[in-house]
Amino acid sequence: MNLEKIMHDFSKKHPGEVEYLQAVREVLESIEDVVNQNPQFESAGIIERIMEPDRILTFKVPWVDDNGKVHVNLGYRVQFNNALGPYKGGLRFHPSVNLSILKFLGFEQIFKNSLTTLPIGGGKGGSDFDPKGKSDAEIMRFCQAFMLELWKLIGPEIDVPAGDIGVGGKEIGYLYGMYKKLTREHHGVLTGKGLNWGGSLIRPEATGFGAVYFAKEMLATKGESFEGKKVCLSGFGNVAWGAATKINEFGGKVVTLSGPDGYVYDPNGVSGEKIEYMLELRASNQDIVKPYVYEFPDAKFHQGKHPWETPCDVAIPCATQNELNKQDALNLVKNGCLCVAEGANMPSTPEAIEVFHENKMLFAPGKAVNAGGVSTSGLEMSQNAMKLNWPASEVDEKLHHIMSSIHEACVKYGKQEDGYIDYVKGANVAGFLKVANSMLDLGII
Ligand code: NDP
Ligand code: 2IT
Repeated sequence: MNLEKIMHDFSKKHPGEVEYLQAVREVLESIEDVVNQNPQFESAGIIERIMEPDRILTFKVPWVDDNGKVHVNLGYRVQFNNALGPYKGGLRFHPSVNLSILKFLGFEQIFKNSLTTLPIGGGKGGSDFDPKGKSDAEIMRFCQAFMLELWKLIGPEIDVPAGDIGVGGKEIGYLYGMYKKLTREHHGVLTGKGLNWGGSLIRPEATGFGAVYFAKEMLATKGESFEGKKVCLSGFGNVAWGAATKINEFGGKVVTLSGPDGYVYDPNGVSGEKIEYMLELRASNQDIVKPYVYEFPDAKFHQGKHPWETPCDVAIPCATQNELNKQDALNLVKNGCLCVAEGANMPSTPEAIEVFHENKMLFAPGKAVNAGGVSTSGLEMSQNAMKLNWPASEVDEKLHHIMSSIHEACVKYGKQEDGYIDYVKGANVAGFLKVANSMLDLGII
């Protein structure tokens, strides 16, 4: 396989789609050897077929604000690959949303979902709608208008969306309510639903819990644990909240959180009521983390800075793509950080990953570390199909088991001759092989 030629042609087809090109290059670099050893993949055009989505659906979303003014946003659903099961992946509502971002997320989702061991394909969607500062009524009208188009494209055996940045339990409720009204059917077409109407226990916590279960296994490969470790988190949303909860349970201390405005350093640790306060902060729809220091004055706010300059043992980026650059990576190395586990999707730039690898740090990519969210979505689909609910302990146990099996797969395919575990390679190869072999079985479609 000629990686440079493939990427050259691909970037000509998708000019300026930086995030999409970045995600594809990372996977191709990892699977190059496997593809060269398996000529059947190349002759069946697996690489060219896996790089492009099956289809992209774009629609206009007109909605009315509280003053009666009409606004128009763009809505999308990228149905990337359904070799393993129905398209599955979140919806992101954020002003930065564009097709490059949704295609990178949908592409990553194929391999992540493959790693979960569950029968789910990859997809992603969303809108450039900005929930910041909107009233509940405006968010509801937007969600209803969005679903007025989306409902035709999805179904419990076709495509099952969920939440992502800007789409939490509230939005899923409004989206599902409209879907139910339009189709007159009450089934598991969205995941992340409320507990009273088909949701699964542990789904809200699952991405953060899963990330910490995975990081725990990474640390264990060095005979280490979370006990007494200082942990830097970024973001203050759903993923950071779940991660903070579990880190405290495992005896670690969370010393930072961040938002688009900067980061807070809390020398006493984000624990107890402070974790609950994160939910309040998110619910305020203000998009800033600074109010934390008014509530807990021992903490310090660092305007416009990344948390990665703070000395820590473990770093778990939980905010957004490309939020950890080369300088940040160098700071982490300099301060003796042991382990970086990506809670967000693609938070580290390729240059930062190079620094981690050169320094033989424990480093694992989002598609492995944050797979607990979509795994628990898969468990929600199973419960919906069976028309019953499992207790929290059962879901958590299954989640824990899935994260361990993902770690095992990363070690199996990522262990180098010198014993270093390249989790990027491990996750990409393990995720790819299952999808590629399924595509071979299913013929040219
Ligand atoms: P949330 O909307 O709950 O939170 C994301 C947080 O990051 C918000 O606080 C957001 O602020 C903040 N943020 C956005 N841009 C920046 C920035 N440039 N610097 C610092 N903080 C920023 O989203 P989630 O917690 O659900 O998602 C976080 C990450 O985890 C994303 O990469 C997502 O794709 C990934 N993920 C989420 C899963 C889930 O189940 N929710 C599952 C797997 C991965 P704001 O949005 O207000 O700008
Ligand atoms: O990036 C992700 O894996 C998610 N946002 C969760 C997707 C899902 O379908 O639960």
